[in-house]
Amino acid sequence: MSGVAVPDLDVAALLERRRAVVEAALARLLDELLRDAPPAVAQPARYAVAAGGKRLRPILCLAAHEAAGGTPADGVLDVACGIELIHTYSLVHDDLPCMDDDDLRRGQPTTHRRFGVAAAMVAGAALIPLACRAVLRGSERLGLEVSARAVLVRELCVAAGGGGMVGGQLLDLRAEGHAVALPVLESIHRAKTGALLAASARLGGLAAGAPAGVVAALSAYGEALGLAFQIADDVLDVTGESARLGKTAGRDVELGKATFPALLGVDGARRSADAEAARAIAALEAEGIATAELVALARYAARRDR
Ligand code: GRG
Repeated sequence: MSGVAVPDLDVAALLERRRAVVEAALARLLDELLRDAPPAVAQPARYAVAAGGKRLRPILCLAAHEAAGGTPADGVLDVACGIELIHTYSLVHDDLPCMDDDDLRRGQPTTHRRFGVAAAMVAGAALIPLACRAVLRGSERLGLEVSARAVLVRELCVAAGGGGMVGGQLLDLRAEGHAVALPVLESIHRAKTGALLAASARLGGLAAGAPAGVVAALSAYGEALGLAFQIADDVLDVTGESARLGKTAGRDVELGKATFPALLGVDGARRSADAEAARAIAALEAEGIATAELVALARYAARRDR
């Protein structure tokens, strides 16, 4: 896939090790930031966050931070957790009856199935300002200049907003039941899934105070990885099992969604995901930051099994 000369990593062990660190940081952060929220908000919010998941976005942020020369610190963990909080809100809202109307997420009943629709909507919404507070707190703890702190929060908001994740979600919903050409499908997913994954890598670089060239390379890496990740998601919806995925397999077909396997076939979609992963790695190589971990994460995004 790429001629990059970095050692192969045991990606499962790597993800597990990073995941444990992220989960502990999330628990600490929620204890602190949810202190002022009533139980009716805090309980479903905690439920959604604690349900688990791969924690790929914060892991990417931490790996990008190190690749950009940053030293592991609590501040960057806060930033990474902030991204995961936005991701978690998006999953809670995505599962609502007015959107994908799903029963299972991260191997558990969806938040609205467990707490009701109103509580899930409110808890999801409460996670958005919490995420901004986490990123701001992290950038303060990192000792970044005030203007640099604002840049981190803005980057997260832009990626999660109308030109990114939220806009992509709406386009995805509107495309249900319609024939969609490949370039359109790619642009929907570059926004819906890719923007937050790219921001994860980018925020890692910004948290390390990296120069513009490095941040741009991390962005390009994250964008290509994001597309690889979404293609793999579509493939898993066809080939995976609900128990392993922790969400309902086959839902895309039920909802009449356009998908990469539907347009390219399963093998064609896998090849396309591999090509995106190679593109992601090439972006890093051009800037001399193709660390073993970032390379392994790109390959994992394309060929994951859950
Ligand atoms: C108001 C229109 C509007 C939208 C609200 C709901 C929403 C915002 C956005 C949804 C975007 C979305 C659900 C993107 C996620 C795509 C995706 C592949 C999710 C699965 O991510 P994983 O596999 O999940 O990383 P885990 O559980 O491992 O964290």
